[in-house]
Amino acid sequence: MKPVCSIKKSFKRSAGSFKLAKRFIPGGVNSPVRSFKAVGTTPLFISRAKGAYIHDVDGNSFIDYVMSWGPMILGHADERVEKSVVRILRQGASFGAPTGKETELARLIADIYPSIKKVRLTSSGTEAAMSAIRLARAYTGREKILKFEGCYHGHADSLLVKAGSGAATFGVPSSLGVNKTTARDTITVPFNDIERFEDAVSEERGNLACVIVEPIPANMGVVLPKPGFLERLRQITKKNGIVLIFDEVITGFRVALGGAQELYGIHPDLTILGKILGGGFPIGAFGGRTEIMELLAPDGPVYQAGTLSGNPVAVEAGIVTIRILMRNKIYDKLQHLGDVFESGLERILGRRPRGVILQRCASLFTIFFTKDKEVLNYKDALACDTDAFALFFRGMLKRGIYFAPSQFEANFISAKHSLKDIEETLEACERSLARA
Ligand code: KE4
Repeated sequence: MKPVCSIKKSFKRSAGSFKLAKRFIPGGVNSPVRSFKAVGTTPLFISRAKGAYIHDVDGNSFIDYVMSWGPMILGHADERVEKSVVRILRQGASFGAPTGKETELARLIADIYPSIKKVRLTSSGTEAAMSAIRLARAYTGREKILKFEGCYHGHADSLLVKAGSGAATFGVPSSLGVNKTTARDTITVPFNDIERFEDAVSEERGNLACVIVEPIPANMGVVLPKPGFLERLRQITKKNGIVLIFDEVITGFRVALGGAQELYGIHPDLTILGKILGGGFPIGAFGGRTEIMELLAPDGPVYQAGTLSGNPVAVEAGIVTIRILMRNKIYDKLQHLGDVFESGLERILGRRPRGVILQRCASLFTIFFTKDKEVLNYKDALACDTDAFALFFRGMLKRGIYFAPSQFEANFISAKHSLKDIEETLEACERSLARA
């Protein structure tokens, strides 16, 4: 059923579900950002989703731009993925033994990402990121790593230092429970600041194992790299024997089939993938240069493992999803929908006092309640008016639009969103912005 904007909605059942959940689950959720704490309200409990629409336990319907935080690029409950997954499921859900399908997915990844010669599958992006870092340390024999403030690479200890996403949302840039010694081995510099990056590299000369970066950060909201920034990262890391890791968990298969590295024509040494790769099922992957990847056990000395790594169901969902993405002109459609949204929003914003901007790459976008300036880094993002964003978010929810519940997250357009959905979303934006 299509959502109908501006009908007064009741959220009573979600509120009751949340109350019960909190008795048994910390914060009532299995991942912090879902709690809606950052937007001053309580979360929707979802009953089902189809295409671009999501439906909560109170019977409300919404146009969904969270899309499970990115994986559902084809839209929710895609029949082609569903049919294939059911067939695979009937042959057994998990064996803990190699299957030919894992090789098929690995080969697909290598065909689409020329920088990836070998790849290992995991069950989450976090696992993939922490494994890639262990590999980089083993390959270089160095201990320190460098990340960019506001970028998020999952919740492994060494990466929860000025992390984005949930940590930024709760204004806790580095998590309790992370040892000082661990944090000490993680250097952070502002994204888009090549001078600070060069200084950090020269200060740490010979100690830096890797630089890990979201090539288009989406965990402080969507931030675009300044022209030449990524290219300079590649040059400087290559010159200093530092492993460059592109975290494409969000951008992979999203901003282009071959991710940001296709858009910018840059070959990192290692790449992390996830989300779309599993078509909505638990997955992560890390891959890259043969000489680095071959250090992994069982042939090499770097241990890494996972009970459900390469799970047949997730692998099948990923293969079907990627083959559809390769076949259809989905990226043209996503680009067009994003263009229509952007030009519509620009018209709306032009009619009101400045202070709200859109930052976008293809079908990935964030509306920033900024002090009128481009958001180039974490400091700029933190300066945004999160109260105004929260008011806007609640206004959109009331009007049937489900945006990411945090100023420091991205929104995702799927292949199932229609021009009508975009128009309804713009209409809701205009009304909600009038009140924010
Ligand atoms: P997972 O461990 O959540 O599969 O992936 C971690 C990860 C790694 N790298 C990037 C660039 C990511 O965005 C993520 C996870 N993204 C968040 C949303 N920004 C997942 C949502 C959540 O944490 O609930």
